[in-house]
Amino acid sequence: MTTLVPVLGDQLTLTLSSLAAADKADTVVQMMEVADETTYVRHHKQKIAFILSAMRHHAQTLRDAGWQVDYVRFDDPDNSGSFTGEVARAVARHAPDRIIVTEAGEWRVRAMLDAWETLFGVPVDILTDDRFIVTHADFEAWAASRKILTMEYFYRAMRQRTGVLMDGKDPVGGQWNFDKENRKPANKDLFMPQPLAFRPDAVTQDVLDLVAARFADHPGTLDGFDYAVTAEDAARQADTFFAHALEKFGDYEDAMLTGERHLWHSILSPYLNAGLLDPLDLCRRAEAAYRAGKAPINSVEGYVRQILGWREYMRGIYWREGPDYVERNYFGNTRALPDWYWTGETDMHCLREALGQTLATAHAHHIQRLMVTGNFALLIGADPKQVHLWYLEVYIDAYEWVELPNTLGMSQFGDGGLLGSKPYAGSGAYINRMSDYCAHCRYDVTKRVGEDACPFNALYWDFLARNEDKLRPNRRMAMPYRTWDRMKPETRSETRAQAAAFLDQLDASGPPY
Ligand code: FAD
Ligand code: DLZ
Ligand code: SF4
Repeated sequence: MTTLVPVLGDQLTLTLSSLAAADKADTVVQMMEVADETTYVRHHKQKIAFILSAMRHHAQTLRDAGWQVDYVRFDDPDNSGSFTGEVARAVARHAPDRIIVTEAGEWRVRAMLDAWETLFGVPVDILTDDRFIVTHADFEAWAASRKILTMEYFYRAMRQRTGVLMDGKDPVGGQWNFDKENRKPANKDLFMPQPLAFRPDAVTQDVLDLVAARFADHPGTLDGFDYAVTAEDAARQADTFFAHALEKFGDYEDAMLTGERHLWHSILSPYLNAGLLDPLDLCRRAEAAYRAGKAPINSVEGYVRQILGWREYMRGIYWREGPDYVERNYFGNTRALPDWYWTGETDMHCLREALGQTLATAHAHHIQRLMVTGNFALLIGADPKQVHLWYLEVYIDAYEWVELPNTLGMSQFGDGGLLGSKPYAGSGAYINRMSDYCAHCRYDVTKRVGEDACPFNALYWDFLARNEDKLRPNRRMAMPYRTWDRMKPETRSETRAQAAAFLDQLDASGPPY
C-alpha cells in the first residue's frame, strides 16, 4: 500500500489535513515547483522567491519529521511544468494505491484536482482545508440564513463560534466593534516598530539566483529580499508584532506615511496564506495580549476582526460566488491601467509611494491597496478584471481566494455591492486626512481644477456623475450626490472637463507592457 500526498505551495503546514490522514510509513509526499504556477500571472519576483524558498525549506522540515518527500525542482529537465503533469509522473514513479490531497485554494486548481481520479485511475481523497475556521458548507449555511451578507454579522458569529474575545455570551469590552476608535492619522515616530529582516540563507540564495535568471521580465525587484521562509522565522516575526506593534495597531490601522512601509501592521499575511502561521492561533495570541493588559481592546479587536472576520469572510464569498465571479463588471469599466502601475513613475506622490513600495517589497498595507491604488483604478474606470490581475501579480500574499473578492468586490465594486454597501471611492481629501502624502506632492489637494489640481478630486466627482444611474439610488451615496447637486452647473462642467482631460492624457500614454 502506497499513498501519494501532493502538497501545494500554499499548504506549507505540518498539520495539513492530507498529512494527518496519511501514515508516514507508506506515504510519499510530493512537492513540485512548476512553470504553470509561477507564470499563470507574472508574479512579482519576490513572491516567486518567497514561495519556492519556503517550499524547499518545508520539504526539509517534512523530511526531518520523518516523511519521505519527492521534491521536483523548477529546473529538473523532466519537469512537465504543471501540477497535473507532475502528479502523473509521480504516479508512474511510485505506483500509489491512493492519492490524498488537501483541497485547493482556488477554482483553477480545484478543477485540476477534480480530474485526477479519472486521469490516473487511482482513488483521490480531497480533504477539507482545516486551517480555515469555516468550511464551505458552514459559510453556505450562514449565508443561506441572511438576506444581506454583511461581514459584521458573519464576524460576530465567528466570535461566538470560536469564543475569541468573548466573556460568556457577551463580547469582551461590551461591544463587538471598536472601529470608531481607530482610523487615526499617524505622525513620524522614531520608535515606530520595524518587522524583522531575515538574511537569505544558502537555500534562499539559490532560489534568488533562479528567479533572477528565469523571471527577469516579471515585475518588481529581488533587491533587499528579507522575508521569512520558515515557520520558525515567521513565528519570530509574529512575536515581534505582538511585542511591539499590536498595541497601536488599531489606532493607526488606516494611516499612511511617506517612507514608512509597515507602520503598526503585522506583515504576517504571506506566512498565513502559505501556511507557515495559523490564523486562529494569532487571534488567540492577540486576545492573550489584551487579557494580560499588554494591548488595548481597540487594537486587539481590530486585529482579530481582520483575521477572524475579513479573511474568512472573503474566502467564503470567493467559493460561494463561483468561478465566474471574476467576470463581474458592474460599471462596465474597460480602461487599461496606466503602464506606470508597473514602474511607479508618476508625479502623484500617494501613488508613487504605494506603487514604489509594492515593486520594492511585494507588499503594501491595506489602506494603500484600498484607498490609493484601488481608489485610483476605480475612479479612472479601469477594467476590474485587469485590476484584479495586477493585484494577483504584485502582492506576495496574493492568492485568488483572498485577492479577488478584495479587489474586484471590495475595491472595484465590480459585484455591484455584494460585499460592500457603497464603493470605496474617495477624493484627495481622504488621502490628505489619513496621510502626509499631499504635503510632499506637486499637486494641490485643495484644488479641483487647474494645472496643479489634485487629480483625485475631479476624478472623484466625474466617477459619481458617470455612474449616477447606478449609484444615486444607493442611500449611502445620498450625501455626495447632494453636494454634487448643490454645485453650480459651470462648476460641474469644468470639473468633468478637468477629469476628461486627465483621462485623455492617461489613455495617450498607452496600454501596459
Ligand atoms: P495587517 O494589517 O497586520 O492585518 C492582519 C491580518 O488580517 C493580515 O495579515 C491578513 O491576514 C488579515 N486581513 C486584513 N485585511 C484583510 C482583508 N481585507 N481580507 C483578508 N484578510 C485580511 N490580503 C491578502 O492576504 N491577500 C491578498 O491578495 C490581498 N489583496 C488585497 C487587495 C485589495 C485591493 C485590498 C484592498 C486588500 C487586499 N488584502 C489582501 C487585504 C490586506 O490588504 C492584506 O491582508 C494586508 O495588507 C496584509 O498585510 P499585514 O499582514 O501587515 O496585515
Ligand atoms: C504561487 C505559486 C508559485 C509562484 N509557484 C508554485 C510552485 O511552483 N509550486 C507550487 O506547488 N505552488 C506554487 N504556487 C502556489 C500555488 O499557485 C497555490 O498553491 C495554488 O494556487 C493552490 O490553490
Ligand atoms: Fe495624492 Fe492628490 Fe495628495 Fe498628490 S495631492 S498625494 S495626488 S491625493
